[in-house]
Amino acid sequence: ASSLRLDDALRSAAQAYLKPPGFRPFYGTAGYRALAPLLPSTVFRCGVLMAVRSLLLDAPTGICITASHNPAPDNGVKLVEPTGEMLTRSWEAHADSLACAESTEAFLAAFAALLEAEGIVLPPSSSSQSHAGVYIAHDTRPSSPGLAEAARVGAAALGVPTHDLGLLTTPQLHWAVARTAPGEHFNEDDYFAELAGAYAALVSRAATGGGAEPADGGAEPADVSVTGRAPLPSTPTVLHVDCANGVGAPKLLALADRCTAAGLHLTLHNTGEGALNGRCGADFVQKARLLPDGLEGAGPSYPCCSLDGDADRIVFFVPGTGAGLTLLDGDRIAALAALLCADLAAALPRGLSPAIGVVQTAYANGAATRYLTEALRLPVTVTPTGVKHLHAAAHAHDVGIYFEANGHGTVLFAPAYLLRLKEFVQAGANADDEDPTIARAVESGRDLLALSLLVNQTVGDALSILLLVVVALRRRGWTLEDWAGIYRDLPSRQSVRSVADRSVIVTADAERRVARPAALQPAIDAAVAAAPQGRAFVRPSGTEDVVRIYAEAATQEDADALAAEVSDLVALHAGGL
Ligand code: G16
Repeated sequence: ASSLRLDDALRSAAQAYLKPPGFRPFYGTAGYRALAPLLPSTVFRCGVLMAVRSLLLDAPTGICITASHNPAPDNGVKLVEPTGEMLTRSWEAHADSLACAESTEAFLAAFAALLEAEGIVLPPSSSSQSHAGVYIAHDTRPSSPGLAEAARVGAAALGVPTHDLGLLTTPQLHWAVARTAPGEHFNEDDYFAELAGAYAALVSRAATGGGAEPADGGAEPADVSVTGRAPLPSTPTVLHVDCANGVGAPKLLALADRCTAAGLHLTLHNTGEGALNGRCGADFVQKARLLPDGLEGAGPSYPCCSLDGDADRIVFFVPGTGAGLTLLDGDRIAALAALLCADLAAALPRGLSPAIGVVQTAYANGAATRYLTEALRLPVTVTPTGVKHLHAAAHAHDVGIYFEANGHGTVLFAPAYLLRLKEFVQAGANADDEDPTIARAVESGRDLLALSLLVNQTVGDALSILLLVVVALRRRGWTLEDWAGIYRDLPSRQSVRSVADRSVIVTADAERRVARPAALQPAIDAAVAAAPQGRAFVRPSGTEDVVRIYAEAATQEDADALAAEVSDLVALHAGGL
């Protein structure tokens, strides 16, 4: 009888969220994206899906309403596992079968098929100990609160408690899902305090004599205590931040307040007065290589960075003369993060030295990959686009650094490695050793532990990576120009092409080759062969209705020409509009 009641509840809730006829949503690079008015049924059904996932795992899941870097009229939904990572790949097909069901009856049939496929019996035996729940947050788009409500109704139709976290960055929501203990409520201050505390620890160093007061950066976990350290002898970091007119602006303001005492001075631009991601933000700066609106007047030596609309990506840049700039993209953040980790690990005993690996996509500049493999001698893995792919591959290392060139990425610390590090630091602290080599090693261990707290372990997080970059630069005494000088990018060009149906392009070999249409790859190969140091690939975007084109070559003219030629080949072989 109770399962009949549940069917009725689900049917009547679903009736209020009918799918627009002909709309075929698909789970893309990071969940669903479309024009906002198309999405209520999709998001409602995602609410149902994540409630089922939560019941199955007996742990809270998460839903974030955002279309991230897309234009303001779009919206979307990102789905979060109890670990804080993106929805497990094996459930993407379940999501699609719910999202695409034409009618309410078809949706209920797809729902029944999901339960059967996963061996789930609903309702679960009633237990006051259940940890099921769905955390819901959203970005600043006007359409977001309504879609968050659709997600809530979907989860509530299965009787699963929902927690409305309101306005958050996507990475904050991931962090909240992973870090909120059963029975507790997410407190945003905990997030800010953890990042600010770890930042304060990392911009200080062992005092050779007499303990200066720790920088006042917020709560500091016991095993990364800064007591007894003095601030690094470098000038405060001044940085101009383009916030893409998105949710990153108020959140970064709150975080920056806690980091001022530790020498961080941020000036925020594009804080919400203009269009979300409109000629500003990380995607614009990285793809167009132009100064964002609001920073056109910046002098040539301004150190700047740009977040995207939901603050899960960041790129840095130094304005040049005119509208141009020197871009420090995700590839360079990966290199800097690798240098920081290597610096910190250098004082550790050999047995504790972490195996560091880097994960990139085909978009990584050839010069960046060479720097990592040849100068830093690190293993580099290439995966398809999408944090879900890079994140999974990064788990293979003690310290797995992954970044897409567009600025999305993080540094993952293997739990087993962190445990060994903690034991070492603890033993060192207890021994109260006078030996300076051991003291330095313990200090490094503490710093690496602090780094694992500074860097969001669930997903790329612009706020956290901003702090990581500042820490890395300050510890080396580097400017952005010094950082830009570690290697020279091969000239490259990214563009997009509209085609009638981008799904006709199927890629292989981590998107580096086209498997279908069959004639396209040989044509690209011929174009590449004619360009000195040429490389090019195409792939259908998983967030926008376009085919993306990437080309690099010995000169900017060659890269531009190669990108234009490959774009025409896409049009020719894949039905260009
Ligand atoms: C999302 C994904 C990223 C991906 C980007 C572009 O970012 O999380 O991993 O690089 O889309 O994907 P595509 O090239 O398939 O459009 P965001 O910041 O939009 O959530």
